[in-house]
Amino acid sequence: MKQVIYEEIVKAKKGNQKLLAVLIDPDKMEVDHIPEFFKKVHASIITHVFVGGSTDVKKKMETIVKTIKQHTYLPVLIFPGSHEQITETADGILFLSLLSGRNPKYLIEQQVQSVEKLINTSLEIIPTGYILIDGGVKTAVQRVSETEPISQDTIEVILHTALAGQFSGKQLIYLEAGSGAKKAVKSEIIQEVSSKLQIPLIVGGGIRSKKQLNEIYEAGANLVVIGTAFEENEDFFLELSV
Ligand code: 1GP
Repeated sequence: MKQVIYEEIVKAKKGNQKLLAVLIDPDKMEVDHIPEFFKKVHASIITHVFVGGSTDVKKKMETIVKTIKQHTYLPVLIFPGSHEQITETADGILFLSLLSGRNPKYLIEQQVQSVEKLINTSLEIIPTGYILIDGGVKTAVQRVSETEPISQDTIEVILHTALAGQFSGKQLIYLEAGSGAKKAVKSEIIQEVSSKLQIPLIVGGGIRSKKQLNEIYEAGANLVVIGTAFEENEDFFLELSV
C-alpha cells in the first residue's frame, strides 16, 4: 500500500520542515462547530488533523471524521484509543502500540481486534510506537490503559524504548505526556531521542504556548500535537497564524 501521508512526514523531516497537528477529541467537538473551527485551523500553521481520544463515550467518531473531511484539505488521521474508534472515513490511522506499558491489551490485543476493520481498508496504516511519559498528572491514557508512564528523569529508558520501537519496525515514535499534562516532555529528552532516532518523532501533551512549541521544535520534534490548548482557547490558532 502506498504511504502518501507518511512519505510527506519523512520528507518534512529531511527538509527540517516542522509539522503541527490539531488533536480533536470526538467527545468534545460539536458537529455544527466544525466548519467555523476549520476556518481557524486553515488560517494557522496546522498541517495535520488527528481525531481520537482515550474514550469515545458518545460514539461520535464516524460522524465527526466524516464532517471534518468535508471541511478540510489537510490529512486526517485517526488517533484511536481503541479499535472501536476506527472509521474508513479518515485518510489514515496511527496504528499505535503502547510501548511504555506492559499491558498486552494495548501492545497487541487491540491491534488484533482492529484487523477485521482494517483488512480491506483504504486507510493508510502508519505503525507508531507510543510512549507515555509522566506529565505531572494522572492522564486518561494512564487510566484507560492501566499502565504507568515513564519518569522524565529516566532518559535512557525513554531512549531505549523509542529505539526498541524503531528496531521493531515502527515508522513513527510518539512521545506523549498525556492530554492536559502539566509538564510537557522536556527538551532534553526530545534532543536525546531525536538525535539517535532515524524515523520521525512526534511529541504531544501539555503544550500551550508558541514559545513552548518552538522549544520543542528546536529540540528536534518533527511533528507536534496540540489538543487542549485549542479546546480551551481557539484564539490560540491566531497566534499560530501563517
Ligand atoms: C494528547 O498529545 C496529545 O494525546 C495532545 O495533548 O491535549 O495536552 O495538547 P494536549
